[in-house]
Amino acid sequence: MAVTKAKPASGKSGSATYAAKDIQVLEGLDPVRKRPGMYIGSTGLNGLHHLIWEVVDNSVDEAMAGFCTKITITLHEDGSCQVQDNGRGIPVDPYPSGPHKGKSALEVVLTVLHAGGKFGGDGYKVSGGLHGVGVSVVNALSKKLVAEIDRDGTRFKQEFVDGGKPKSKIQKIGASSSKTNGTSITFFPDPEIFASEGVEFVARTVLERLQTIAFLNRDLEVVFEDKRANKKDKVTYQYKGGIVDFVKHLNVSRESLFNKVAYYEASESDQTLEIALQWNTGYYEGIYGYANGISTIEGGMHVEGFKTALTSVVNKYARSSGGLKEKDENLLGEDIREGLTAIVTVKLRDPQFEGQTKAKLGNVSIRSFVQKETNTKLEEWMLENPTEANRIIKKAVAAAQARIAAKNARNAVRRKTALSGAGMPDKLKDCQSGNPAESELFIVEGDSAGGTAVDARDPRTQAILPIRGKILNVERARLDKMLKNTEVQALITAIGGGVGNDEFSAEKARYHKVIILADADVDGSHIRTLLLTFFYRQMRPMVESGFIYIAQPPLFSTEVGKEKTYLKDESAKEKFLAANPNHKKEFQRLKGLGEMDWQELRGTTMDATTRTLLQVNVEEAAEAENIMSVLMGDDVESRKAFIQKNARDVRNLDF
Ligand code: 0RA
Repeated sequence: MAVTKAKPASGKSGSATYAAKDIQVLEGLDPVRKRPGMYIGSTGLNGLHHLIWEVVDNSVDEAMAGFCTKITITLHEDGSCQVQDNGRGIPVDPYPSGPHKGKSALEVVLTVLHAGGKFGGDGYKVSGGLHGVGVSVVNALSKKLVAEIDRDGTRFKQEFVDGGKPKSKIQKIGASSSKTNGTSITFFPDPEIFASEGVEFVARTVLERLQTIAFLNRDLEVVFEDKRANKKDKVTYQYKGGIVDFVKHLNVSRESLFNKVAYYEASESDQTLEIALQWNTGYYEGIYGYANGISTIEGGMHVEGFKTALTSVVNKYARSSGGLKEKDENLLGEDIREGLTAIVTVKLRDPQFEGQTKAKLGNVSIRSFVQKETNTKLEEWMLENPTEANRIIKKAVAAAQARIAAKNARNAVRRKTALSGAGMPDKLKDCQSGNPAESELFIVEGDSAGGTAVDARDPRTQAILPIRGKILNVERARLDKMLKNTEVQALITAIGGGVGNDEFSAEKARYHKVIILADADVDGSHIRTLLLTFFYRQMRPMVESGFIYIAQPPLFSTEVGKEKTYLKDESAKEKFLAANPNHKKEFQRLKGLGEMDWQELRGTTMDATTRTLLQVNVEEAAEAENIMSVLMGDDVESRKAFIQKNARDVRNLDF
């Protein structure tokens, strides 16, 4: 997520006649290099990829304005990333006056902070570099950047080095190779800026984002090409159905309630909306909001407006069709949204991003717009599709009945807890501290490993809860069934923040670190995924607050003299061998936690001063949802394919 959002230009300006007053911020690129985090969020891998998003967004803007049909992203063997589009080409003509007199517009776009938005004329109504910061930031954080522009049969080129310094003026380098106009930006991220996690792009991260871009921009052709050694790959995304295809994709591994996908769009003055929805036979809701192409994981006004109208439209239809009788209570929103997959994408001027991760849309005007349009257009859709509409009603009525059953089951759990004294499960070995900020709960697979962990822990701050066998598959089980499972009950009671979408509160959680400790084998990976699913579904604020972790027991051990040495993974093993070229002893592959004694478990996995933990985060909620359902759902074929494809990554499956 972007941290800084540039405001689109307020005034209008012609294509290259800027007066000094039009240029709000005349700054070189030094501030960007001094505080990169302010502009791209971080200098880790997220920040590194942000550079790509920034450049791609400019091309997407050009596509949204109707001038570009294809964007190609290439990861080159030399470590650079190239983004090409067939838009109009960034303007190259020189400024006739003003502080940039004589410089090409291209040079200004690439060397002046915040200059990007100044190009927003009427064609750029709802866009404007919405990741916010403009390509000059990318230039500032690159050791080299090459811009090549094709305009009207001529190819122009300009190179920048050392964080955005022009190597020379813009050059005409001949006729353009193709008849079309377009822009190509090739940049080499500066390794000094991205020193902590390096400058190697992750293909999967790029692919996921590009696919979303292709879904959100109907018919736009998005090509990804990986030309790096050992990584050759070429993928094209292009969706004629746009977000209708997106919904189908999200539901692909589930059983849909009906084949049709409801779709409507609307626009008024400066804002537009596009909504697609379909139900599956599962029990969870997935509403994915986007504002100007940015994923709003925390929701916001567009999603609120949609939910409010959805509840009202479905209740109205249920009453008039007889699905709900006069004596029946209204269906709740959550009943209706059970099994719903929806994409709500809006475009608007000056989006306000709020919330903890700046991923919540705050513009109030968009709420009434989405609500009003959904009220009329979704009602129309239901009236035109009575078979589907009646299925929706039937499912929502069943969900309401299950909700009431779940409430009764929850109350039963509470009564039981109240009766058994202090209320904590027998299996929990709690820690002494009552301060959640320093308390850790280890969920340990198996009673025997649980015993070892009890010996290994720091009893002041570390609590242990052994979990036996495989807990219930929560994707398939409904809340009421799940709550009858003793392992799940123990987990809920131990954490202490309640359970379920509406009830759970992370503020009440008794631990700010809940650490899953499972074997590095297939069963361990299964239980880890089940637990992650459970937290994702039933205690999502724990995930969002960053309270969920995965312990990393070592994969290998070997002997050095008389001492045993543990190595976290394959790459640690390689590093070890590089450092100890004469090491001849075998490496044992550790199968289970049970193979370690408590001292070893403490030293390698639990001791806060020596261990490594993986923090679980929900970056791409939509994709996470999908992986979950592939792994957990009923579609065995998709699951097999996924596991085979990702077999090497399963150990670190932090969705
Ligand atoms: C401002 C004006 C015009 C094109 C662009 C910006 C533009 C920027 C980028 C960045 C990446 N690809 C791009 N493609 C176009 C249009 C100028 C004109 O021809 O009137």
